[in-house]
Amino acid sequence: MAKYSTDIDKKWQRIWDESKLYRFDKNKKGKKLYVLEMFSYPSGSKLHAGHWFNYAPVDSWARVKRMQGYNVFQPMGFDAFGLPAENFAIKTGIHPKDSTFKNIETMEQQLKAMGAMFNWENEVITCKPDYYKWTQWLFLQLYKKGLAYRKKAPVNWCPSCNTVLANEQVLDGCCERCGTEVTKKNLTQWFLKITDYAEELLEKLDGLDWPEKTKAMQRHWIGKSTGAEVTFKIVNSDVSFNVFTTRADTLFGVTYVVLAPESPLVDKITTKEYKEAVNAYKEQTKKQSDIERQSITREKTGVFTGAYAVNPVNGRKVPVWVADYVLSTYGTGAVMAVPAHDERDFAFASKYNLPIERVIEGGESLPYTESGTMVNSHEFNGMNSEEGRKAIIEKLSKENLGSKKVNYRLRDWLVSRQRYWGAPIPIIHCDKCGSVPVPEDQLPVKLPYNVEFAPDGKSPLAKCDEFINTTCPVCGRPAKRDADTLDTFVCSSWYYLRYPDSKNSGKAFDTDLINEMLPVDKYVGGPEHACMHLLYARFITKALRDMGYLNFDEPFTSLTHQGLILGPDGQKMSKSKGNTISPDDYIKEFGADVFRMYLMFGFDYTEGGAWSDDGIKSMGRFIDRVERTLESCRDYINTPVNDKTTLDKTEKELNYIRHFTIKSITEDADKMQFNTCIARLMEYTNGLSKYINEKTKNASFLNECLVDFIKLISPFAPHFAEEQWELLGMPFSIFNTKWPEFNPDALIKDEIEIAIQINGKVKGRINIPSDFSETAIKEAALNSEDIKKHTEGKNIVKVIVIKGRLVNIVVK
Ligand code: ANZ
Ligand code: ZN
Repeated sequence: MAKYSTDIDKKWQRIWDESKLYRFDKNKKGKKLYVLEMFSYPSGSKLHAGHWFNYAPVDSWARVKRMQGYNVFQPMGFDAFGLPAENFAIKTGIHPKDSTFKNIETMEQQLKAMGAMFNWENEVITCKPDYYKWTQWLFLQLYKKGLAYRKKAPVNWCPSCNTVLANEQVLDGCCERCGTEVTKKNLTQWFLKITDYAEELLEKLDGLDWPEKTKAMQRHWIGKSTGAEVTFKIVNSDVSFNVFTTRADTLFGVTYVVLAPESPLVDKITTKEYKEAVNAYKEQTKKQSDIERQSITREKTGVFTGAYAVNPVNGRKVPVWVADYVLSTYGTGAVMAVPAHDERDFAFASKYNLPIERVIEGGESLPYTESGTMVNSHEFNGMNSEEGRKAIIEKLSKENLGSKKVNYRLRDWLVSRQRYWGAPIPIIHCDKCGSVPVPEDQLPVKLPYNVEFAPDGKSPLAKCDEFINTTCPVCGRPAKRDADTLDTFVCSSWYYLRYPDSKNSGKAFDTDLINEMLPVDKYVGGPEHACMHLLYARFITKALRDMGYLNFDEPFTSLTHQGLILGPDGQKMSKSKGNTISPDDYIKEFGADVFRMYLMFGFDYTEGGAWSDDGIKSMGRFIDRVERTLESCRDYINTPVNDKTTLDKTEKELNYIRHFTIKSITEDADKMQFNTCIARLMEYTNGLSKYINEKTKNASFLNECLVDFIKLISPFAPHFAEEQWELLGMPFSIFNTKWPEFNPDALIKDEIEIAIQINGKVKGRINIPSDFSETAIKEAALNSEDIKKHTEGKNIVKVIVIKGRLVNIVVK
């Protein structure tokens, strides 16, 4: 008999492929289950153990579901545009297209070696024209809806990647890709209006079966803040401006106001004698990053403008300052300062000797930043902060000097990139007609191959004459194509909509089909996408819904983040650190199933951990042992010697293990607790090998046990199980059979063993019927021979029964 090896893997992969076993049949009746794993970047390195950890266990999960009657759709593809591929190309000199397709080929082979139920016929590769045509189409729909627009704005610039970045791609002030500190540049860029959906993106989080931490991160990123806008007029001028405040109750405590240095108002109101100082200050702040500017500990700086503004509640004149702790990009870019009740204002006022006036009673020391009772606030005195906020906003509204206002931290999504390897933006710039969308029947706007793509800060496509020069679709005069490409997150914001209809050449997708197939029922991928991909995809789904292309609100009903498999050194696996673990050699030596089982047994699925292959040999030995055990079982079944017809004590024991295993694996696999599933399989194997050594056996019962065992191991070791299934003489394929269900009766043990203690020390054990009452247990314990020895002639003070476990007898 062939021992389990990669040959078995290959045999079954071929048969599965030829029989189209996993092909998704959309006409098949049954519960559809769309299982999606985040697709990979085909960048320099091959798939490592971490990728396997994302994909293989989810495949096991999906296999259980398939056997439970779900019609599983589990597609796979590649997020093939973007910086990783381009940077790899720059390093090696190989064109990004050539390297990408070569990498895809390698990765496809690696993925196929996993033996997952991927629906390869639905593969999506985002850098192919038949996909990015529709990414461009999506952009045009957003443009037509007013959800894509171009504006000049200070944007994040990564000097190392030589491109702008979205806010979401700036982590702690650094580029998400390369870690370089991000600077600001004033550039004309394309944005998608995700802010139109801020409220819905926030609200609908509650209904999602997602990790709480990820939902919290999105809530924080959206950053809803409820407050008011209050109007201040400049003295002796018709200029006025609004501030955004969450503490309208502190309005009487305003002793100065502050404008962000970038505010266009600054030049308008600054008086002559202060011009020079203000201009110098503006220059100085240009060098500061937003992170530095928001730091609470950094020393506050600022300058007086010479102008005064009027506090709308009490007519008091307060000086107008410029300070960089106020950001131009939040609220109105202007702040009313209340030093008595705000940390930053307090520090600033202390430094520049501005008045500090308490208007909220509550704590002793200043600044007091909590809510409290209003004082020094005229008719509002005595109100608590909450009432006061409402009352003041009401008063201001009546006088047209303020109103309630909700602000979000979320900014529009910057999607244009000054890089080569991406989907060209389907817009033509004409001197006469402005920005003109490329007519849809002219899509895709193809990315040219011969381009000098080494980044120098300008869009590489701008230097490609045959690409950039075109004619205006409206007036027919010479015009230029947009030279930027789309952020890869645009490509991945809708790929889950393309998968089920990946071959559609007439549309991005068929609405009816997609409404049936989505939302995705289970999405699995890394937590690093919490505020990028996962937010963008939610936005795009909502936008397409509002255009009538979809009828559902959320793309991913249920989300799981797999843990990270770290290198053996405990660091994140990366090629540059030289700590990546390639699955390939392990697969060759042990077979895919041993590697899969090892990943699932050795690591907690949502925790991950540092790689170690200590246990992989013993997993190999375990599979060997299973193989030998199943073989002896089969031998017996085929030539039964002393067959029984009833289930006696030993059969009942094995039957208990069998049903307990079914119950546990069904429950644990559903929760993606794979390590306990494997542990149960080990116990079941022990049960089988113990039983096979019994003198008398029941062949038909053993056969049932074997059928269930092979089914139970099949999601975790699919090739191995398919082979065992065949050896048992069962028809192809085990994955078309029904998942076993446990029998609750089998889980009631007739007899249980309990320990008996005397004064806390175990002195004996007895077997009792599991439904014995407390009194009966006491009696049995006291009458046991072991115990009688110890209690004879002694005074029994107390007998404590802990049901199902032990009896403690206290003697004197
Ligand atoms: C007066 C005040 C008094 C404030 C007080 C706070 C405490 P969140 O919760 O993040 O929305 N603020 C408004 N716009 C700002 C900007 N562009 N740059 C820096 N700070 C700005 O914070 C809102 C509060 O942050 C606002 O409420 C404002 O200060 C400040 F005792 O107004 B507050
Ligand atoms: Zn034109």
